[in-house]
Amino acid sequence: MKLYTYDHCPFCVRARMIFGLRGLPVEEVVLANDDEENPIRMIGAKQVPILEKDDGSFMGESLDIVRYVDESAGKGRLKENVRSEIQAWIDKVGKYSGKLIQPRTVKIGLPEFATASAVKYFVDKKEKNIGSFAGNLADTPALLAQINQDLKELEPLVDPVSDGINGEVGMEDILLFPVLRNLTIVSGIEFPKNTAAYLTRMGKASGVDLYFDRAI
Ligand SMILES: N[C@@H](CCC(=O)N[C@@H](CS)C(=O)NCC(=O)O)C(=O)O
Repeated sequence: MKLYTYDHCPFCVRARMIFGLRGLPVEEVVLANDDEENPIRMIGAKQVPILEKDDGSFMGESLDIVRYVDESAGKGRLKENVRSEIQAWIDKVGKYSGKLIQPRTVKIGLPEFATASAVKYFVDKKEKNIGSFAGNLADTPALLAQINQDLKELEPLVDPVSDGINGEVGMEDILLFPVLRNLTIVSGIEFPKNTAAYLTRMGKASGVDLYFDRAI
């Protein structure tokens, strides 16, 4: 199977995770961020992730891809239960995390931003939602205070030893890990002990790299 992604895309991380967690091979193709033609040809929309199945057909929507790949692997199925506190945390942090993450994603040499036109495409699109990247970078101290407080509230919900955040790998990990992984691009975030250990363990188990070494 082939998976079309952007490295920075949290929905793509969901799809990448299930291949790693189930030990299934996949050919990953990172599209240029301004490539509209290929995704539209494949799924009729300018959106990733896109799975190309072995029969040559295409599938969009990250959670459909996760469930399809999980079933194909034939190694049991991910636990579907998502605690309401975890969903609420994801929703709360999702309201502002883009302000920390998006201005940084174009600065660390990711493959989807290899050209100036790909960077411009992203910046123009995202600034319409979150305001100027420069302004958001200038707001880093206030945003850091907010995320560091929210991470303290997440910490008691994180299993201290299991690969899975709730004692067994499941949908909670598919939803939460991509958010935490993308936050590793932000220098100055204080991941509490169990959350930091979870990030490292799940990164290894899923084969998805973290951004700590490039954080800005
Ligand atoms: N509901 C979709 C959402 C996917 C999505 O929003 N992907 C973003 C990247 S993170 C995208 O392709 N946006 C179009 C763009 O960046 O131009 C899913 O879960 O797969």
